[in-house]
Amino acid sequence: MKLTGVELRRVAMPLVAPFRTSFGTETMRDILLVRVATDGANGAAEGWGECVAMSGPLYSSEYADAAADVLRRFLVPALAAAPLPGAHAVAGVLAPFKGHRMAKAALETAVLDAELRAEGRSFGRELGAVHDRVPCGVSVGIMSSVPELLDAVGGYLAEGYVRIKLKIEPGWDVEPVRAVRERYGDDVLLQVDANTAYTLGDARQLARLDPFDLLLIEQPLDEEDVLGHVELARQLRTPICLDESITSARDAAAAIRLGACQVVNVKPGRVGGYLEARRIHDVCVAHGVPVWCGGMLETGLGRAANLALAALPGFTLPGDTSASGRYYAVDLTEPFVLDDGHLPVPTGPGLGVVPVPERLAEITTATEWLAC
Ligand code: OSB
Ligand code: MG
Repeated sequence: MKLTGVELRRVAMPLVAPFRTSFGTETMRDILLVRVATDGANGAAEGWGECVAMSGPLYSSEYADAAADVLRRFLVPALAAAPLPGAHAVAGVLAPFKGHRMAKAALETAVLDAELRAEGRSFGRELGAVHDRVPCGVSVGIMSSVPELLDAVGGYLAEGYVRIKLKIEPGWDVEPVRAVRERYGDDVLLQVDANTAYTLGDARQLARLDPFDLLLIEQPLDEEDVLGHVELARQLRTPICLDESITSARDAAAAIRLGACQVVNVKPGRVGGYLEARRIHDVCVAHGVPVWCGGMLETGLGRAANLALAALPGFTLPGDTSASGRYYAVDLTEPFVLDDGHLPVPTGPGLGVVPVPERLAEITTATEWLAC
């Protein structure tokens, strides 16, 4: 196949409600979309990739403007100049450029989408999905009061979400967890996510979560503090799950071997794409470590691919693959609607979904065409 052009498109999507984490509050997603045009044995095709970088470098070092910049200056020109036997070759071509995994993931996803659309194969089939629908959890932001949180959690449970994840930070941890357990009972699958807000000095406070039988605590310490997580794991009964710290299959293997985590959250954007995400799945399966699919407030485009990944056999815990309505009043694609706590794995060629043209036009704030 051959790349004939790449479009960098920025879209602005208002969230249905502010989403507060320990690193900030999002009210509007400012998203970079990558659309590639390709030509090949099966004719011309196009493919989409959603870059999950946020507007500021608060979750990770990447941010949307930087992703656009590295794509424009380095990644797209390198890919345009290289032979392109298929999407599996993209990561190798981009490897000389350090980091920027979210930007690389968006480009690789778009190329993979174009390749699969041209060949009439779905993401799920390509990645090795074994389910036609996946159970869904929901990530619940930090609220200004416990009653407000209980209302939000109650609403999600009523919608059918099968697992609740509470965002926590120092000052908002044991009390909200206790309140949710007291109100909704011990049967709710419940976990927490600190987004690196604690230090090892907080181990005793975090151990106060142990009596609540949480599925896991996600990323309590700094992303680079792998040994801190090893030490913390010795002091907690709640299993530790890493998110920010896991950026490749190699460091997933290292974190598992060191005992830094007992569970892994896989986000394709964070690890450079769906092909590396599948390798992380494989590493986890080989070690008997449960893995689940995280989210980055994706539109229907990114959600479609995440659902395909979440349908692999090692994804034994519900992920943050929530329905369109949890994020957006009007999604970019046809909406994903929760059915009995599950979302369907798309079956059409490639991602199996496309942007709704009028919606795309409405939310676009800038476009740039890079001819190859
Ligand atoms: O840490 O999992 C996270 C959203 C943005 C950035 C980081 C995270 C999240 C979420 C929401 O928890 C996941 C989702 O529902 O998409
Ligand atoms: Mg997380």
